[in-house]
Amino acid sequence: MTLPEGTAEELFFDTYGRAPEGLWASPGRVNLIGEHTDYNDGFVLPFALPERTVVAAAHAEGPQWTVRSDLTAETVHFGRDDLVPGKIKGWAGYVAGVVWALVEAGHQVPPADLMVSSNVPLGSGLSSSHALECATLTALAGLGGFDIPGMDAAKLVQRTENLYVGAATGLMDQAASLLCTAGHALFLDCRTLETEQIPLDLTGAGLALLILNTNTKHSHADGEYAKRRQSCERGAEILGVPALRDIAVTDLPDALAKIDDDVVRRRVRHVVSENARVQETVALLRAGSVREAGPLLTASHASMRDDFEITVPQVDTAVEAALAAGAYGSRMTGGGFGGCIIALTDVDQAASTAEAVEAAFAAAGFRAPDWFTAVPSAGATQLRLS
Ligand code: GAF
Repeated sequence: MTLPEGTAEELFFDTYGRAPEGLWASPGRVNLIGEHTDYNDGFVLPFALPERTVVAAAHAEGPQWTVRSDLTAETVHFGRDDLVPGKIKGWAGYVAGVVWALVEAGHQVPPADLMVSSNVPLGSGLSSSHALECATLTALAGLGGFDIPGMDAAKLVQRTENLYVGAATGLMDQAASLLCTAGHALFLDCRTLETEQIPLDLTGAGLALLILNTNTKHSHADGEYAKRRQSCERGAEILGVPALRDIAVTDLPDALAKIDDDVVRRRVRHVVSENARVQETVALLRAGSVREAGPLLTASHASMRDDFEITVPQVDTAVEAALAAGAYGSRMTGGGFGGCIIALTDVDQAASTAEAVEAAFAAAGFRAPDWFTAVPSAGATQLRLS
């Protein structure tokens, strides 16, 4: 199988008639636990995948940027006049949005020719859009010769998403894509922006983390993600706190008793309990007790299904089938409304667990899922040219 770096380099040459000056890669991520907690100033625990997006880039003559992707036959040109939120739509909007955010932050972004190639599954809750944005940002910073510290880069990518693309997402995905290190999960406090690399040696523990793509597409730019965020903000307002992060899980019963609206009450219960689950998971991983984190993953799924209401039948079926096949824990991962589930299994049980989910999907008449096992990998990096 050709890796995206090979494809990006080759297609760059075919498209622009010269070699790129560099290749920059940024990975997709899987979130182990901590869903919809980031924009509530809470805790998350993602790790980077080996699956990544590569941008091959070189300075361009003209006053503009040109971008092409191996997935489309489309070449998109944009100039300074297009650096207006929402102006460039579709996949190229993520690229234009990064240029916009960099220029707005005062960086001298060089005009460039760009070629994108990726093996991150698209629209599956594994952060393909952030992988593209982070790869674009690191490529343009590399070409331009300016250095942006990791968390500042993550915040610029968040501005791209929130203001140029128009998706009200939090900080988790770009932080994961930029800051993760191989063999670790990233424990991120989304209020203080403190990070801790938590060792995650799945193989050493005799375990596998199965990622199973239900092949039901999800999107953040639609209304449901934004509605969840609004309900959380309403909950914080009712409770008189800056963000739901400020409610301790021990105070949850008292807090819930103050909320009349049943929907807001359940959204608050998810976020507050999920923050506690992230912290418990981190404590278990620090102690080397990976398997013991399984029930927390499963509890997270139940909370997303019943209280946050972001799962869909395919995702619930996949989790139930994985657990019935003996997984230690299983949950949907990512923004929700489709996408992937994860299941923690013994290393030699990953394939049979996936087969059990495939059988459950066939019985339910769902489209067949895809699956692979996750390897905690490095964040964004510059690659050598071949
Ligand atoms: C998406 C968003 F981009 C993240 O910021 C996060 O909110 C996640 O959904 C849910 O945990 O991936």
